[in-house]
Amino acid sequence: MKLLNLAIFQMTILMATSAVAQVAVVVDPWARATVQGQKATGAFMKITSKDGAKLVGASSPAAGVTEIHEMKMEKDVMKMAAVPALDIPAGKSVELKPGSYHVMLMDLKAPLADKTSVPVTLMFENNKGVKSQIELQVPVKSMNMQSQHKH
Ligand SMILES: [Cu+2]
Repeated sequence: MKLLNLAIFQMTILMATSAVAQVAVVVDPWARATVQGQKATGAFMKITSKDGAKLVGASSPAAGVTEIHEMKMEKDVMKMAAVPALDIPAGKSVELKPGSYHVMLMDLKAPLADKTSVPVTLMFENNKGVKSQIELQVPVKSMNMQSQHKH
């Protein structure tokens, strides 16, 4: 009887873990390296969700303020604004990339050096309104124009 209880207990843990893992999957995260005196930068990644979810917030111990931003052209001017939530449609991949959606790290406590990593926590809400978090160690990369134009 004791053994059976233990088996059920282990099964419950396993189910709880997989429920959290399913809210969304984050791949290829990276953050842009900063130079001395630069107070803000962006973090980018691809997010998928099997059942659909919303990215409702982000935080990082490296930044005073962390927001989800959208960048778009408005009368030939690139504008950036905070969005309250980013929809991750079921089965689709949403890409956070330069010039588009990004996680904005502001009021940086120290410069983000190339080849280090920065902890970022993403807050998600699933399609039933249940909140959960995904913790990431985001690799920091310096990306200049030259490396982007390499063929
Ligand atoms: Cu931004």
